[in-house]
Amino acid sequence: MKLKIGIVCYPTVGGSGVVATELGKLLAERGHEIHFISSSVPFRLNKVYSNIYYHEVSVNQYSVFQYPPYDLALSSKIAEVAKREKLDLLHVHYAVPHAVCAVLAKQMVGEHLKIVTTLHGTDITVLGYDPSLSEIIKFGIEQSDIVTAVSNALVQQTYELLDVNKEIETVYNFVDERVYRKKDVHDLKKQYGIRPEEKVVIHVSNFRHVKRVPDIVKVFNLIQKEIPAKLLLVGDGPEMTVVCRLVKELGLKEKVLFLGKQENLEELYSFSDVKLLLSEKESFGLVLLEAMACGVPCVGTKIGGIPEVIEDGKTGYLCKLGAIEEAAEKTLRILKDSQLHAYMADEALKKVYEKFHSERIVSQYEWIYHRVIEGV
Ligand code: GMT
Repeated sequence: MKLKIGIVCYPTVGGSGVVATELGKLLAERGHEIHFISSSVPFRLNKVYSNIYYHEVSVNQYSVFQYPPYDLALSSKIAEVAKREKLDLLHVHYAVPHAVCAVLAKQMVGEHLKIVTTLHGTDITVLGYDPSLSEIIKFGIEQSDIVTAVSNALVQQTYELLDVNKEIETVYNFVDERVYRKKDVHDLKKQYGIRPEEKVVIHVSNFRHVKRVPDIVKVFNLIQKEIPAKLLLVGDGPEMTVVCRLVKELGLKEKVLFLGKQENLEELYSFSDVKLLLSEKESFGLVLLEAMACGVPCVGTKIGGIPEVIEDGKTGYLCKLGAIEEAAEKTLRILKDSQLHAYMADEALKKVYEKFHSERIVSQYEWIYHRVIEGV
């Protein structure tokens, strides 16, 4: 059955927006009609599809309102699009405000409009601690028809933090394997001024405090004392100043490349040797999957959903949060042993194909849509 699906997400760079947009594109390829409802065009919606529509939410800045009423504008837009386009269901990414806005829209449109909510992490791990918002997050979750989360760890955390009375199903993140694959970029490493014998360690994030980017720099500092290596720091965000200062203090300016926000990450992964993600909170770690799909072993913290993505000793290594020496020692193990590296790169690719394949994940969502519509 072909469905008319409204997708509500944050359009900006970030894992949840990426997953929502990639899902919309793959669902459109399966013949569903997709309506993105968001404040701007999702950044990964970089191609025209005849069955993908975009509806912009605009907020009027009336002087009587101290705060622009974005949530109300979004609810109203969802209701308008759902009625006009006869949507079968809404798939909203994030409990607040999106699930709550969807609930409001459903009240305007009617019970037949079903709501599937996907929790991505930050809405639970950060907002769940904020007592002023926890009741409304709980409400958004409980009023949704079906709720999914991107890892088993996030499901558990949601139950523990919010005590919700709702079944939450795990549906993992995925990547488009046609895009994320090892490419022939023999010249790119040279263009970045990296010598052939130098190993490349990569970190990609939005440089929020939870990503612990200073830990990445400290780990790399130990690595480069043992072997010739370069660190690629990709992304930008609030911690950038702190990170730049640390790089300078440690005398690493020649060895750390700040690349800022980048697209076509697969090209950078294609000449990287190890990916580091040492976050203190991470519901899944989509960037790990992106690296693994390009055959890059990963070293990550034993936090949140990361152990569901990195299989310790197989596709990379897990280490304790803040354990700089442990992370450096494990990364060096991979970088120094080409056989181990090749084994882990291979296992990483297998894992992407067996556990997180886009076909599998998109089918899981389709099954959820059919269940929600049929009320089973
Ligand atoms: O990690 C971020 O800061 C961005 C955040 C988001 O809301 O887009 O990412 C979250 O959702 C991704 C997609 O499901 C997950 O892969 C990330 O692990 C998750 N981030 C956190 O839990 C911190």
